[in-house]
Amino acid sequence: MLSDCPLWPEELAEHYREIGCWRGETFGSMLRQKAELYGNKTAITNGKRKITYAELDMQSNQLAAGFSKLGIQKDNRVVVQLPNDVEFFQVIFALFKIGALPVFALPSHRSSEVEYFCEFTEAQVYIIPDSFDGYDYRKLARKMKDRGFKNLPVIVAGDPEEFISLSQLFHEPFEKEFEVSSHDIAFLQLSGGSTGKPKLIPRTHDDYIYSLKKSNEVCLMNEESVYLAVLPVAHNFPLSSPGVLGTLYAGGRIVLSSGSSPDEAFPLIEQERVTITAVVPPIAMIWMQAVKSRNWDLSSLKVMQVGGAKFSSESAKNVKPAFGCVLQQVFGMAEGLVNYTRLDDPEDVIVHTQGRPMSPYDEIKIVDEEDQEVERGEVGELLTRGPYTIRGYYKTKAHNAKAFTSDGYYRTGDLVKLDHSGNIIVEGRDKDQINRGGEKIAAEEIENHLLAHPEILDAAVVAMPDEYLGERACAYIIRLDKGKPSPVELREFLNKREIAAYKIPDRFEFVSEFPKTALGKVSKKSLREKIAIQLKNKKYKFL
Ligand code: OOB
Repeated sequence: MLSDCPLWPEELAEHYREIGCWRGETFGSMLRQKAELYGNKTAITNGKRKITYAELDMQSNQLAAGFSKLGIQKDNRVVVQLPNDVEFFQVIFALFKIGALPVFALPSHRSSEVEYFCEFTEAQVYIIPDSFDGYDYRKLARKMKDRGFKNLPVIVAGDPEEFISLSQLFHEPFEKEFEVSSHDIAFLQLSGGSTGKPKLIPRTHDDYIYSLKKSNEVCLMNEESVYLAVLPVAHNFPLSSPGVLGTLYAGGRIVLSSGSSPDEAFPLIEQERVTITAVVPPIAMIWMQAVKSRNWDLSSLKVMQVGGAKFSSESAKNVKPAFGCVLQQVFGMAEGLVNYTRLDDPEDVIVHTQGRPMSPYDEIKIVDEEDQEVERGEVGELLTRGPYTIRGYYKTKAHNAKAFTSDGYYRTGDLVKLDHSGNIIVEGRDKDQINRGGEKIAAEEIENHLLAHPEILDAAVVAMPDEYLGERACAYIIRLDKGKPSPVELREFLNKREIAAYKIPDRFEFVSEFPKTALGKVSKKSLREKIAIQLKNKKYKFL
């Protein structure tokens, strides 16, 4: 079992087993069982290529044999950076079967993030596509090889060039099964983060499979369900709420889209008779516009899930008239807790709230700054613990002491209140993060990059309101010299540091000092207010 992962106290773990939350299933046993039940049924398609449950089970066995021969063992970490395609599933199930842990990188990550994941997790292997969305990942791998990762084996889905070809690793399956326990950590998921470096979230087979089961109950998933994955599947939302893994658990069919534009998604909905999909608010807004002018038949769609960032009530009320389907708001976090509006909730709840916890064993508290529970209806920070919410991040003891209470509650950093019906309304955030249309940016991470510039004295990155994305990032900068570096130079500088494009600030503001709090810290609240006022009457919002 991977060390340095704080887990539930043994007594509580026993309780979760007794009450049937954790049922001893692993992802390997789950897939085998589904293959027995649904053998020749299509499990996954991208509209052209199809793979059945039996094939997915067999191919992941074959790949597990190939991975093992390559030296991948139980508890090894493997950074997986694959887009929405069949290989993602073959790879992660092969790793699950060995008991090795996928570390889920996003396709948008670049060498700055990937190097950190490889180093921090002491990854054994790095798995990439040849290219995706116009970007050649072999170039990234080559750079890593030049920078201290000389011996890191790189496996490529597609044309491998000098690297190891994934397709060559489908070997004769081993007869003997690998020993994997449902208590083991199954994978490391990325946290949105609010500190300099992203935190890694250890999820066990038991807890994650429980979250799939509960999601499936709430979202009424069954063998007839057809789930369209438009968001990158490494994100917790499309992975498990109920997402692609929930769909497999229900015996449904996954339809993979490599992008989220209406021109990619709508034909797939029509062709594959998709019943449920999950998007972030900006995509929902684009689709609502597009549906008016496109003639695709989207009548199969029963549920549109929207989550990852606050969906305004004004937009939420338009989903049903636009698509003729039910809107489901989803307020979740990779650390665990997922809240859903229920499919049969009154319209008022669906439009105005972010739902309620999916499990009766989720414990939530809304507290003030002294950790005292607030009166019902008042805004406070949401704390939570339960059978699928982690008790600590991987290898970050000091941070865990701040991010979790002594009795095991995760401090979400979300400011919420309960409405009269007991549903949660997200009101804001008390964490140093920008939620750019569902993609989370840790302000400190970007500030550290900016501070590496020799002509920058100080930097403070804050959220600014945006009609379309909800928020964008604005970097306040104190320069050594007036006039340089310019916003264009700064963007180039950050690009050269090879960070994911969504993290590059949308706007730069140059100042000679920062407003301070009474305690002498930079007042990000004042900076947020300042930029919000400044933008209010401006025609052009970006520089
Ligand atoms: C999902 O997971 P993460 O880990 O990328 O981000 C979690 C954070 C939450 O703490 C909250 O700040 C924000 O994203 N968030 C929302 C929201 N859903 C997530 N804020 C307002 N309204 C919502 N509906 O984003 C995630 C994981 C599983 C399911 C859905 C979303």
